[in-house]
Amino acid sequence: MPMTPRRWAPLAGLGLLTLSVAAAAADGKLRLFNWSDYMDPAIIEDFEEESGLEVVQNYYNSNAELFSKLTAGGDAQYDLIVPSDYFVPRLIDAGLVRPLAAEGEALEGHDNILDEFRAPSYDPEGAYTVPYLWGATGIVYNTETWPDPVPSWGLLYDPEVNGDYPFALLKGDAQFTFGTACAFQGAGFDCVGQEPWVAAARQVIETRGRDNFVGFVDATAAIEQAANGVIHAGIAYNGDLAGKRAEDPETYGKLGFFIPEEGSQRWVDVLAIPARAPNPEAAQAFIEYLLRPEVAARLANYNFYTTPNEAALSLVNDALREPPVMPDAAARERLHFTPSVSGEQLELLQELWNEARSR
Ligand code: N2P
Repeated sequence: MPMTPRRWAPLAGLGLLTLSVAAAAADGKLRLFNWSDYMDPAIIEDFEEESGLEVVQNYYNSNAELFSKLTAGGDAQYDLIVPSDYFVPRLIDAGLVRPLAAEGEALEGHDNILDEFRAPSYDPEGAYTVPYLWGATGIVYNTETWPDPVPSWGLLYDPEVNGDYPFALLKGDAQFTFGTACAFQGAGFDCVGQEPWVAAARQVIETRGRDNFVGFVDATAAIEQAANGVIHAGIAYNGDLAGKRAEDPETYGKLGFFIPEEGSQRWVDVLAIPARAPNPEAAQAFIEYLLRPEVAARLANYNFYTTPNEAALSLVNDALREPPVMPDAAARERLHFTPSVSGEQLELLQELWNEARSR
């Protein structure tokens, strides 16, 4: 049934709908707050037509940006957000997200999700999130500068490997960046705790002091900067680069990507509903729409990321079955989910990060 205001308004007048549904019906909007370049416009158009809702989109480029917008009142402005796995416990602890469905009710299509994504450690009951797409973070580099680089974090952290060419680190993600420094130092990407993080912060401070360090740059911007020569190496997400290459091989074809041999990040981005979302029913309807196998496949194909939707796997393009989108078995072994940290550990992480960024 299309959720048009016209259809619902008389019911609301009779007091047959709860206030929130009536308000949603009166407004007819779904406010989606998503990473930039992460949604197929054709999916939005088809959903709008089918549901009668209007989708309004706003964008962010890091989990930190999403988190700070939500704490500044955004949890009452947006209906649907797309955080990464390791930010989910932080959002739950801060009271910034709400359960997806009423207790005891399941979302239609949830059965399509692969088993390995059903009871994840970041949301053990699966009450707050549904997985959207998954991918990996690695190094984007200029293949003219380095035709055959050793696939190591040394391309960024070791001045003997790269003493001259401009490079960037990732903006706005303390734990990821410390993880990369830990991996480089032999402590593993999934390091947690005072000792490895202090060493990682030192590594970042030392790196910032080098003449060819350009700055902290968002992953999407890093690909552009690598393409136009501002940097020769930086941090990027695998599917972003695959998508750019497919769209414009001339501009992006000279860029390479690897998952460093010391280990890196695997992530799964998820759909979640902010605590005071104006139209949670609309968010739920869109989540169920995205869970349909053909829609999930379309989303994955458009974005060049792998889908957690088992029923969609037979419908995805070949490019999604090979590197860089689907890392090979050896690279998959080196990928780790980012451990969830909270409380004092999270505070320590933030303090060390502020220190590392500003010293
Ligand atoms: C959007 C890709 C974002 C993925 N272009 C980051 N988890």
